[in-house]
Amino acid sequence: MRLLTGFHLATMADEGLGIIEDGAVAVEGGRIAWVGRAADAPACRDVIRGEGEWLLPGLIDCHTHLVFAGDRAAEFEQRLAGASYEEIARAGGGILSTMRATRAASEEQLLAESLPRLDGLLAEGVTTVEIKSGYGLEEEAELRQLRVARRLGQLRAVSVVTTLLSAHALPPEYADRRADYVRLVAESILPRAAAQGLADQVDVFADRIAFTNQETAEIFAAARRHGLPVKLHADQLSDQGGAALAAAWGALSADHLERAAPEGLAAMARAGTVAVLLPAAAFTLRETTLPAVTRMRALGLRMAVATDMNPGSAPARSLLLMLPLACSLFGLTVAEALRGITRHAAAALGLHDRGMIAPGLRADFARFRIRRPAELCYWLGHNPCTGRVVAGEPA
Ligand code: DI6
Ligand code: FE
Repeated sequence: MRLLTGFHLATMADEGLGIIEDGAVAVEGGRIAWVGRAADAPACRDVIRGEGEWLLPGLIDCHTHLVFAGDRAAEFEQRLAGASYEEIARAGGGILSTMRATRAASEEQLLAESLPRLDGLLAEGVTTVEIKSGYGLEEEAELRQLRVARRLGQLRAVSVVTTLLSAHALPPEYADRRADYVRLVAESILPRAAAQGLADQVDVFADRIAFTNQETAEIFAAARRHGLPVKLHADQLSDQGGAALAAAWGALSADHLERAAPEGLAAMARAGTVAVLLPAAAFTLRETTLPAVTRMRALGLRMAVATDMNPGSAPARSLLLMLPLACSLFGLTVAEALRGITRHAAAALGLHDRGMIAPGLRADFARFRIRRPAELCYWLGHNPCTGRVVAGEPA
């Protein structure tokens, strides 16, 4: 047994932050064995001694597109000059421009471009990250993206959850054969990804520039046949009834939700679908329509917060920066924002073994040199993380 002591704890294990000042955690076999006040800790010879830092559950970025090639800084400049995200996408830029770069990249190139992005998250205390495909948009390139995601998880001390998002945009080869592409995803790409153990879950971008609810249902049905949980990019650019659709399929999460209808949010609450809020996308696209956080709170929806790290709508390479954005832009409280990147992010991934500091859960932690947890939501662009512990081991 190993003891972590000399920390204040924000366990997330109650309705707030679950604070235990002068706390300690005992770990054994990669799991948490005991949590409490340092004065009551069991005797251990193996001790990790903090310097009065705060210990949080390892952070979880539950929505990223971090495996891709190239960048779209030039499109960013076009948007600053007045072009909209949708106009650029309809003109063949946007996701399709990253598709071209990603298809052209070898597996090694993709890995080399993605690793520094992962390392940036780890330096902030992230111990679990979700990574989507969706820039290959053809069988081999989609599987290559997922293999790179898996390899990232082998190269670093981090849990990687992979998501098949082949229904992210319609590839140009299928421009006048939409149904054929949806069938390719449902009947070939998804089954192969599942058979090779490359996809833990399935996502669809449901939007007027992406896929319809009918097409989404076809892909979700295939996911169900292969035993994979689903989630949805829902109601970001337009209200498509995405929140209700996600709820009807028992989705783990519905993500974005800027334009989600009240009935859809209520359906999510009944279904237990987590609302994943992505403030970097709203910030970058200069959205004035924001997710209905007050309503979500009143409905008792669990709200997670993530980077949406992608080269277009959310070039966000910091999960910590999402905290002040979630608070100041979306109106979350400090406790909501911090639960959003721990406990509720775990729920958005269907992971029941992490996200809190509680007995029986994985011993994944992040250490921060701060005076109080609110500092994490307050500083912009500051990283006070002093280390991570992954499955009980300093990482
Ligand atoms: N919504 C998003 O925020 C990203 N994908 C999606 O469906 C954007 C992806 C990109 O612009 O490359
Ligand atoms: Fe996204």
